[in-house]
Amino acid sequence: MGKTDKLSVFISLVLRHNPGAAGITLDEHGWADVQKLLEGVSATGRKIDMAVLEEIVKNDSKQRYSFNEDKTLIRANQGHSVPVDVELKEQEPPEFLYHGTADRFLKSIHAEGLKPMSRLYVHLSKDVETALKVGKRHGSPVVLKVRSGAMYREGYKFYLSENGVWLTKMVSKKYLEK
Ligand code: HQG
Repeated sequence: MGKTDKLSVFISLVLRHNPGAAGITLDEHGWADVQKLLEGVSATGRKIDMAVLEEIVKNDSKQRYSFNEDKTLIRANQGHSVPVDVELKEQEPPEFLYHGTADRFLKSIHAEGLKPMSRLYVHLSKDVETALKVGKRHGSPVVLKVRSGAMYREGYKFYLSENGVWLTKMVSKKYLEK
């Protein structure tokens, strides 16, 4: 992992899970003050300035972060475990979405469905390839096909994050394709 990648991982930790790690707070919509973030991250001994932060936001492989218009605020687009409302757009999902996981979780998933675990939402991908990558993070990957269209027609809400991740509160096992 390069220097900027490591910094990006730390910023993702701060903006999604533990703002205190950089001595900052997030507002109710998940925004952090850019100046305070830069100062807070610097205070942990990491080298960062506005140019580096802009580079991270622009080049992040999953487009995880957004600035506000005048770049005084920054937030993660999705993936939080802290309870913030990032004003996700509710949207009709495609007929099927995919969830990448590891084979060791299958027994539990087939018993109780997909749960958000430590995050606010279950994360779903629009294609098998992306889901496979997500699954690999946890071990031997398995891709589950989710009947998202049927869920939507039955009243479940879906959200599409700024960076193209589909989110929903939970997926009952009856919507998992065998
Ligand atoms: C599993 C990455 C047992 C679930 C990715 C997953 C994604 C269950 C794990 C984003 C379960 C949670 C999120 C149940 C779900 N029993 N295990 N009932 N229900 N699980 O990391 O979806 O790089 O919180 O299958 O690209 O893997 O961080 O969620 O394996 O978009 O930007 O519990 O994180 O993006 O793991 O990944 P996670 P995820 P970033």
